[in-house]
Amino acid sequence: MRKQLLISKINTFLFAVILLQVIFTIQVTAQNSIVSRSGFTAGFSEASSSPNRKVWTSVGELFTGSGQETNAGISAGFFTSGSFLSDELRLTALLEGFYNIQRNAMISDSIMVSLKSMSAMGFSTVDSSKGILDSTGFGIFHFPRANQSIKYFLTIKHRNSIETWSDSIFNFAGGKLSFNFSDSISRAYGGNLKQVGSRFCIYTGDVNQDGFVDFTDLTMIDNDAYNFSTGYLQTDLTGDNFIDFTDLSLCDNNAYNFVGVRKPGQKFVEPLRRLLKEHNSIK
Ligand SMILES: [Ca+2]
Ligand SMILES: [Ca+2]
Repeated sequence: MRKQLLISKINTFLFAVILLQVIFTIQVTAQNSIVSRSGFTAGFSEASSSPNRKVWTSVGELFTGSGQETNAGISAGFFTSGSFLSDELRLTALLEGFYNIQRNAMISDSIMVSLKSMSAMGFSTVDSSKGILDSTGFGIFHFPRANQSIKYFLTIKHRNSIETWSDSIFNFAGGKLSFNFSDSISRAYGGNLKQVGSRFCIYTGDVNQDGFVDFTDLTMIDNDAYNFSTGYLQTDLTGDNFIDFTDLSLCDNNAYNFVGVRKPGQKFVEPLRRLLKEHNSIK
């Protein structure tokens, strides 16, 4: 009887231990999911360190609060508390081909927005954020690496659109910035927007993403149209998942007009390219 009681107590103890382990694992998992230091090492300062524990202090815009990194040998540790302060861009941009003038709406698609800073060496990408533009062309993008006191150019990249730069440099005052590429041609650097009705769209047609709309892009669309290709493809300029004459026509029009990237420091690239094309066609 006493032996059975002892076994029962041992089982209860073991059950409690297992339960505690489960709870601990869940808590650790939940804590880890709060903030990961991985990829955000710049700007963190180490307050103290021991073989299995590191304490990190707050680092202004990137991170607030403090946390500890376990497993000292692992470079990508986890914070147990705190949160990132991420600057927020509220962006409106319309994609030519995806935009329907009758409905004044566009087919939603993902884009990449980057922040470019200037230096004596040229431009560098400070941070990039991938997100979705909805049917109104609106999307929210976050930049944990942005510095609120520095002004950046904004650039948009999309699977088959011309990379488009903002007309000027901007900063995230109070962590927020709103920008609208669609209400004026002057929003884009060099006025590099296509007017559609009363709105302005990001030029389409750069299928191979080399910064120009030209014969190479046309050939890629032509091949997919010839093969009746369907689906989420680079060559689908209208976003309807079909590759056909409409896509070809949009690309042809922009290739004819020598549409290409316009960005600071490239003033003479377009005229030079145009001259080269004319020269080659005469030969
Ligand atoms: Ca191209
Ligand atoms: Ca299409």
